[in-house]
Amino acid sequence: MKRNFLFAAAMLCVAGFVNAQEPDIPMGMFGAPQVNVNFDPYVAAPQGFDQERQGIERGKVELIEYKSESVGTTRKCNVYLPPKYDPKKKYSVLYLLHGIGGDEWEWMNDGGVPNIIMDNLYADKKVADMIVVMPNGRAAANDSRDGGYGSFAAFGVFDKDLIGSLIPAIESKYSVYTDKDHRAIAGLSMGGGQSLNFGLANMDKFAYVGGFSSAPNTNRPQQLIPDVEKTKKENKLLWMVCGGADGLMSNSSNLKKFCDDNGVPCTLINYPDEGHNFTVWKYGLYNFAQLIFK
Ligand code: FER
Repeated sequence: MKRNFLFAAAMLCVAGFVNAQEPDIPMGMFGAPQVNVNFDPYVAAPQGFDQERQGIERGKVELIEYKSESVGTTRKCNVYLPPKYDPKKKYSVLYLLHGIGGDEWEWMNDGGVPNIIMDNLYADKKVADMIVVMPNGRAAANDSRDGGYGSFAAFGVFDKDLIGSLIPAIESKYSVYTDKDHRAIAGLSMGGGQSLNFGLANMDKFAYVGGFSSAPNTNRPQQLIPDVEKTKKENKLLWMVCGGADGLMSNSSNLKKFCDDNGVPCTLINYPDEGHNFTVWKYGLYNFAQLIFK
């Protein structure tokens, strides 16, 4: 409910903003025209992919703290460790980001069930060994979810905290690979925009990038991909999903069109008739997790 209210309020703000600044680009708001793109086929996730299954091994989620140099505070972050996490092995890392009304608990507590989705994928041997890091993407001293749209700027500078402090903290605490080929970034809505912005701007850090229902904080395609050849060479996966009834589709479809026009491999799935919600984001995690580190 609260999300819907915040969401509608932001639509109104950004509609005005985008209108004034970039009248030629289709807007990410309700009822706005969408560019024509070739969506990739939607294949439904199997029944039960997001349900707790009996008789399988479970991972665990732990809340950690790390010192953030860019923010100047100690920050919190949830980490999913797969079943039988073994420090003698090495794991890849998926950074999984939340939306504007969320924090490091949103995926866990607002219906994302990332631990259940990952446990099921592990049980079925459908994913590479990885841990999933769920930080607070609002890089400000007050990073509480009540910040709402006032914290737009804080989402924009999370890359400093992520790259400067969080990644090193994760790499010193857990037994993980430290190269780009074993690091992925994906997120929902504001976190989708952050993932596209930060992931594509830092291809030496992240080879796999996912945006689920990416929000208007998403940079324009030309900013995201200023050098087509470099992106083609360095990015290993650019994967998006958005609900067909989500007014924010154009943030994803503009990028998909640009990629198609320029020969950059890119996936965009239109989740039929779905809005801006965890049905789409769970589907996003389920699919993205299977495609990375392989
Ligand atoms: C907007 C619509 C949605 C916006 C942000 C969002 C700042 C983010 C939604 C979410 O993260 O769930 O106009 O502008």
